Amino acid sequence: MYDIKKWKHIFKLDPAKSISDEDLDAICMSQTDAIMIGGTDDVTEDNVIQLMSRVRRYPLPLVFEISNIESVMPGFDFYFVPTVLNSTNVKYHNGILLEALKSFGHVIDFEEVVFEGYVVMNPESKVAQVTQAETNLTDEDIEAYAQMVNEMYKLPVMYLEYSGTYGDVEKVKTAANMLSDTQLFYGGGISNQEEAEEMASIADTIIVGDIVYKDIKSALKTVKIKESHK
Ligand code: 1GP
Repeated sequence: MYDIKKWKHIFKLDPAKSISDEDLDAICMSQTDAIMIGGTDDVTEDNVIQLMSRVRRYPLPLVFEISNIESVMPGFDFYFVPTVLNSTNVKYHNGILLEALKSFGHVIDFEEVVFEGYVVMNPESKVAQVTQAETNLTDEDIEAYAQMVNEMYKLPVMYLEYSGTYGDVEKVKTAANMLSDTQLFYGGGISNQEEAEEMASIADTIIVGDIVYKDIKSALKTVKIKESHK
């Protein structure tokens, strides 16, 4: 079975956005460690199944990051479940999860489920707006969230989410320094190899999203971090 702890690079594909067969082929053949399907808006059963069946032709791990119950379906290798720790709305802590477990708890294979402790950092991002996240965080806040995840909730993953903007390197370091067991995911605004290198030297795993749709060549170069940080 796949070992998530070894993943250095993940491409995140948004089911609400279109991607050509050629670009999808390049992404899936790029030596990335995994493909994650997920988004904030307009994630539907229809567009998820479409994208899943296209990616499934390739021999690499496929993850669904759940943002609503309606679009969940079997067929993925893993299901990543976010809990947004700095959301001010309990729905995004465990409210959606409660409903999901009431409906599907009896059929879930928990070996395939990974609980992600999200900290949403970019106030302009859709995810910050939807989850009503408190993004004005000091270093002490970041440290405390990291401690919460690593020492108390003992979650496998902490996801520092700068979606749409390149993050503050010092803040990412602050989180990384507090984590001993929890794997640090960094995502947001990575648009070239240098940025990929920089964040990959701090976080355990980098997530590359939007640049896939804006500049496929640059997106493909972000995979090149893998050799130097293995
Ligand atoms: C989004 O963290 C990912 O959930 C990646 O961010 O789209 O800005 O690359 P970008």
